[in-house]
Amino acid sequence: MPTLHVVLGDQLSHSLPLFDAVGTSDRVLLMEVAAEATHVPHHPKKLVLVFSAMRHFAAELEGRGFNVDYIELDTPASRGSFSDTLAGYLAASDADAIRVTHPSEYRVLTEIEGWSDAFGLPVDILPDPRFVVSPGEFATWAEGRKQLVMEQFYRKVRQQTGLLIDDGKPTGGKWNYDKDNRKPPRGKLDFPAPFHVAPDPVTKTCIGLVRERFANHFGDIDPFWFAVTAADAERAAEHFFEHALALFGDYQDAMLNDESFLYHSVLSQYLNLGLLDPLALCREAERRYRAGQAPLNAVEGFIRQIIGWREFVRGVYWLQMPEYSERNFLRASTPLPAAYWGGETDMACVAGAVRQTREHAYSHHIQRLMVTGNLALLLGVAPEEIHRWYLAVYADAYEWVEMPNTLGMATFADGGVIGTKPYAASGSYINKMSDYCSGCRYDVKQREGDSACPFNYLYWDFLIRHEERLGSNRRMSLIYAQLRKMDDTRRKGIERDARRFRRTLEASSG
Ligand code: FAD
Ligand code: DLZ
Ligand code: SF4
Repeated sequence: MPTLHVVLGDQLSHSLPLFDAVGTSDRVLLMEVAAEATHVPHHPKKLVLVFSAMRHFAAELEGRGFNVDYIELDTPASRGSFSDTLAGYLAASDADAIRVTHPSEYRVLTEIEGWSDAFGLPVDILPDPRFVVSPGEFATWAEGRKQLVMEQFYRKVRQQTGLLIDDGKPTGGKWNYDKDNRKPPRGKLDFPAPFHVAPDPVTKTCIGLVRERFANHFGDIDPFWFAVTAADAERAAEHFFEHALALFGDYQDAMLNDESFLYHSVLSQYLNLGLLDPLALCREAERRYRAGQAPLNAVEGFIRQIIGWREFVRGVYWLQMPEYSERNFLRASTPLPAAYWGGETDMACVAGAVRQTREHAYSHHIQRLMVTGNLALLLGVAPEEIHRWYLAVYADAYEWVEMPNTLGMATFADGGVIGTKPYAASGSYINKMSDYCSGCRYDVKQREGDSACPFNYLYWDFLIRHEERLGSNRRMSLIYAQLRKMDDTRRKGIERDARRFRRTLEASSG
């Protein structure tokens, strides 16, 4: 009774229970398929990362003695989608059952749920234990709560894991040291570049494949330096702990035009593929704190991103899908400006964040949230368009993590599931936390007119347009009180500037 064990491209973890259940006559199948590369136009670096990591993982499985079948993209056996490719494979297979680990995306779950009928075989979907909190546990935690507050969830996970807990209390007396993590990037700072791996022959083949097949996708393929095996991803993590963790906290929110990574870990693309274990990373960070190698604000901040935010957004995704993807609380409908795909813009911060994205398939959290996210929020970009952009351009992007960050945290399309108020900001936040404004044609200090920083009037225009929906939000009462005191001339000036700016965008998108 041979069973076919299907392994998806972000399930590259030897610890998955699926591998414990593989019998000697069973087969393990990995499939490269065009649909996964093109349902959004993924960044070429991401495509190389996924294909090369899948190929290396398959070789490791063979080395462990499994019977592995690997379907490469450029072969007739790869027929477009997972389902079509599987149909072709099964026609020449004696498998009488299929086993697969629960996929990370709702879209793929729906596809897999059709396999049993399509192929007339039982399909066993195993849970994915690579998270601290399962979707069921999250649903239990969420039940009956009026508002899902990440901080409350995070404290529960800290207690559950014992991470940074001393005698049942948070280490150092506080749960959260975020206030210490907002230093602007001033003075002489020495940034360690992330760990680089030279492409091996397998990766070079994948680079050639992606260059040939997906030349029209936004993003630079060279230089390619991502790790593509768990062993190298571990080295990248070690490099981060050794060279960046100590200052990770202080400069977590800082942005620089000529520096993409600062003290960030640049590990999310490995975590999300399954090459790194999130809990092991957190335990190593804690060990470094206890050994006196990194301060508490850095280590707590790093752990909170992983067992707090990362787990929280996954919980929200599985709790709220598929309805979540339809959310558009602010009725946003503006087309995505061409600047997001590298089109001309005079906004130095947007141009800088998009350039780094094109070069590295990476930008750090504050660029995603407070530059590209903030602009999309203030302009009212249609949620589907901005969601597809974030899913396409980052090496770490999978819908389960990208969508709640985009529709919840960045654009408030979910109406307050992830955060209690929109993260809207004027130019002064970006000016405080970055060096973008000094090289910008706009003046961040000016509020009105053609030379004023667009964020300054778009911010107020956003508040004016959404007064009905947001005016009663208690966390926005101070800012709305300020708006209500604003005289008519100033309001009209804001609306005029915002209209003019939108026309400029339309012209440049045209
Ligand atoms: P670090 O700053 O070093 O943080 C450490 C780790 O914490 C990250 O590797 C990541 O695993 C985790 N983390 C931090 N913040 C978050 C968060 N908000 N949600 C989930 N995990 C978090 N992250 C993704 O992994 N995939 C995405 O597709 C993605 N899309 C995003 C879209 C928007 C609009 C925003 C605002 C954020 C998004 N994030 C996403 C979260 C965050 O920006 C990235 O995890 C982070 O920038 C990855 O870089 P890093 O590994 O250097 O992270
Ligand atoms: C991201 C991605 C890409 C580009 N290609 C493949 C592929 O060819 N085969 C595969 O198994 N997985 C790929 N992936 C990752 C999948 O999109 C990911 O596993 C699903 O989104 C899980 O729901
Ligand atoms: Fe961005 Fe405004 Fe600063 Fe220009 S002035 S870089 S648009 S925040």
